Amino acid sequence: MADIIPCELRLRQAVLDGDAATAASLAADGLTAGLPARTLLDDGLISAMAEAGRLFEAGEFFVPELLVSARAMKAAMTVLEPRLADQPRESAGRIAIGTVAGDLHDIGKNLVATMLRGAGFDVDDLGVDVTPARFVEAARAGADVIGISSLLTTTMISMRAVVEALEQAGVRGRVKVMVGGAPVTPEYADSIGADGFSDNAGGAVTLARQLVATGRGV
Ligand code: B1M
Repeated sequence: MADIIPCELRLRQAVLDGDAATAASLAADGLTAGLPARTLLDDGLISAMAEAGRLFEAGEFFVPELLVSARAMKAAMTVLEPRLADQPRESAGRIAIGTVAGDLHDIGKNLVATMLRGAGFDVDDLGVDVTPARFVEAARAGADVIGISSLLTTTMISMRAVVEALEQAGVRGRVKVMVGGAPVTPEYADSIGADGFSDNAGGAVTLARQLVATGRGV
């Protein structure tokens, strides 16, 4: 019976059930069966997290359920990651990416980092709860692009603090800033003086390429 349900849908259910071991093994089974890693990611993992968010809003999921779903998604991501990020030959640019101060959500940020690596960027993952000073340090260390992620409306405002800190440190002119995360809009990105916005990981790669090209005067 289980076999007639497509693998990506069983994977989605395993993430919603918070069953990390099954999620990881279904991700491996899917790849072995020839399913593209992107299908397992989009229709399995991302779809599951969107549903987890809906259930949370509806009061049917609480923080513990979100946590076990996030852990199951990460277990499956570990299996898919090598297929999403093939080894690049030449660096497409240097990107430092992190989740803003006060915000611990990292699934989307990690996905963006994986896709950027897959597209040939050198990625410095600063982690979560990243202070403006830490972003400035990364800019000084030679990043072409600073990537800022935020999932909470309450922490989104810290993105502006990062842009201001880059300005105050005198490094804003030599880095591009891209922002993203569920509550972020193109209008908000404009209003804080960011150079670009994307609402998904594939778009983030296209945007990063454009920003690096512009920064290099291409
Ligand atoms: Co939280 N949480 N959470 N949570 N959580 C949300 C964000 C929420 C929308 C849920 C809801 O109410 N429906 C809500 C925010 C509401 C708001 O701000 N208006 C919320 C809340 C309230 C909270 C807490 C406050 C709950 C509490 O404690 N009472 C708390 C805050 C903790 C903190 O950060 N200080 C909290 C905690 C958690 C967990 C720890 C349990 C867990 C996070 C685990 C982890 O990340 N390691 C969690 C989760 C899992 C979620 C939801 C369900 C899923 C987020 C996710 O991983 N999505 C989320 C609901 C939702 O978003 N539907 C929710 C999948 C991921 C692939 O998508 O992150 O959007 P996303 O990333 C996308 C794009 O946005 C984009 O590309 C990615 C890939 O396509 N993108 C970028 C992201 N960053 C980018 C950067 C870029 C470009 C594109 O350039 C740099």
